[in-house]
Amino acid sequence: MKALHMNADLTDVCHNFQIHGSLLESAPYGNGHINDTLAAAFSQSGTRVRYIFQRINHRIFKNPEALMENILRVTNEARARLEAAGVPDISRRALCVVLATDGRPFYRDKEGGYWRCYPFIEGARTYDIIQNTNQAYEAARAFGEFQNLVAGLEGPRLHETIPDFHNTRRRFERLREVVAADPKGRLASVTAEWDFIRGRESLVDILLDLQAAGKIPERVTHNDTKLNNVMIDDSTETGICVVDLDTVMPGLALYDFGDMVRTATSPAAEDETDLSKVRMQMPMFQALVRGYLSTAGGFLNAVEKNHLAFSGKLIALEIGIRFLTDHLEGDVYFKTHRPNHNLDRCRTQLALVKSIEEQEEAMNAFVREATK
Ligand code: ADP
Ligand code: GN1
Ligand code: MG
Repeated sequence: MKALHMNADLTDVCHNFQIHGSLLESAPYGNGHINDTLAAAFSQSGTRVRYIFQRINHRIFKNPEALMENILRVTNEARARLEAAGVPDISRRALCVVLATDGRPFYRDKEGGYWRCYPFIEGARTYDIIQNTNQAYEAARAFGEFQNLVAGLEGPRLHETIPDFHNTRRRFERLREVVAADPKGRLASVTAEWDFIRGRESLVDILLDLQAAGKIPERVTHNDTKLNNVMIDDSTETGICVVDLDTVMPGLALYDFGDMVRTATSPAAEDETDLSKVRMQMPMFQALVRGYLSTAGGFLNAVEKNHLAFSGKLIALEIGIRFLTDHLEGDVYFKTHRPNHNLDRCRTQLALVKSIEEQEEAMNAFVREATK
């Protein structure tokens, strides 16, 4: 997909949504690796009102119409549940899809691109790097609350927007194939990373086997619970709204908790090159566990609870596998901004796996206490 040239593109696009007023300005927004996100300000009867516009990456999400159907169902369900509970400020607590002028939840541009729009949630922000234990607690509480809100979703099973998204066995096999083919001749410089990963092959089946044995259930899960996918209110510092709903679909609760451990326990950026900075910080993990149990503790079963620490290690390994695969394939999936960017990201993930391994016993001991 061609790069966005901001105002020009959005001027054409925004007229096709049910938004009144005139476009004042727009600019790229956020640090997502997949979609193109812009924040746009409109003048509505003299008031400045902001919206988020996103062009869905349909090379990755092959069926954007099914994806938007999921998002409509999930956001409607969350809003209805919040309303029923008498929660105030609902427009800041759940995303709300702005419909296109033809009534559909997306607009298709002349080049075939799929656009969607949400009201901008003001007075809150996302964080790429965790700053304190309150943020960890709040992020986990909010993702647990989200799982709770959509747990009773009626009707057909949600579409799998990316099949086998968290199938770690498949992710591992795909990497093995790419290593064998080495299409860009990059393998020689990543043998240490590949050795590290293949030395942990036995981990990739553990949750899949538990699921196949009926010990952990399929649920409606978010599947991309990065710290920067939860908005934290600027004044109350509470987690108010979960965003980035493209991968909401059937999954395991542990995939969601694992990705929180991956993204909210280390003080280093995902692409940090000084690996001595990468570490799983126990106070952050403890805050995640407490926050998550405060909203998800009521529905998680004992096997899920026993695997909270393990899930962090697994998801860090899984994303490390995905970054290495993309590096070897020539950077075709994740947006990159410098040479070896995916390799740098892979290395932080593997450093985090190592740090979790070193502390796993203590992490499990904490979970045992917290779930007594
Ligand atoms: P990506 O899939 O590319 O990660 P996201 O949906 O996560 O895209 O959006 C990127 C960033 O934009 C988020 O991390 C968040 O900071 C911001 N964002 C997304 N939706 C909203 C919204 N409705 N209001 C305010 N900020 C938002
Ligand atoms: C992508 O879209 P974003 O940046 O929130 C990716 C996640 C990865 C993450 C790694 C659809 O998330 O699966 O864990 O990057 N999303 C997709 O940072 O592949
Ligand atoms: Mg995101």
